[in-house]
Amino acid sequence: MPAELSPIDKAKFVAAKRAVDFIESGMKVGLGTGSTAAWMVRCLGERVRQEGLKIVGVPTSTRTAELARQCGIHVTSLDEAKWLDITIDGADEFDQNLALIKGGGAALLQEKIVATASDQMIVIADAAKEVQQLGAFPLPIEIIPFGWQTSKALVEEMLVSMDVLARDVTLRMNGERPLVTDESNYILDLHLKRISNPRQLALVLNQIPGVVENGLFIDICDIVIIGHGDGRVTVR
Ligand code: ABF
Repeated sequence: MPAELSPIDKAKFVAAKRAVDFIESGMKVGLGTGSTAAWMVRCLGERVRQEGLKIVGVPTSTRTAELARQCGIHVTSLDEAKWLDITIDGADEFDQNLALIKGGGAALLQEKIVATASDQMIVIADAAKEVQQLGAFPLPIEIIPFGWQTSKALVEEMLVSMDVLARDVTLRMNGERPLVTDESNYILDLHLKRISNPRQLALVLNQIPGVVENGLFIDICDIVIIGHGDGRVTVR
């Protein structure tokens, strides 16, 4: 373990390192995005270098692809790999049903496709990501730029018709301009405070014209590995 990690980074590191134990030679591995997933990529690269682990990695963002190559991991595309043995990725929130909110890193579209194209999805997270009910973290959704204000208004209209506590919707910015995802789309963040029915909300959101995907991951995560600031790891 790198020296002098803050408790939060230690939690992320130990979760990431434990997840890499699940990887065996010959596997095709989905590589997540975010700071916890970055620790996983580094630990995986360490195993490739030290043990000669033979794997291929399918990244979920350009930044993960760059990091994986720097760490000596053979990177390929999902089209090339077709189906994956395992995906390891972070999350912004997870509940007791292993439902997730993801997308804080604006990579939710590739993350959801890659995780769904895997036999198993493992989430790695610090303990603060665990919640009783999803929603305190603003729910990201990916929309196409064409008519984004109409899409935003349709999302707001839909939220009015649902029993959500709050319904503030914001366009994610990168400085003065809208943030643009790897697929050249925009992100709306839905500040809902609490989501009483994530499954229903996920279905309704994707019916709205202009919405490409949402950050609710339902029935996708199989295992969550929780890192704690004192170095303990919980596998659930
Ligand atoms: C990524 O991991 C995103 O979906 C999510 O926002 C992020 C969590 O970031 P971090 O690991 O830096 O807390 O997969």
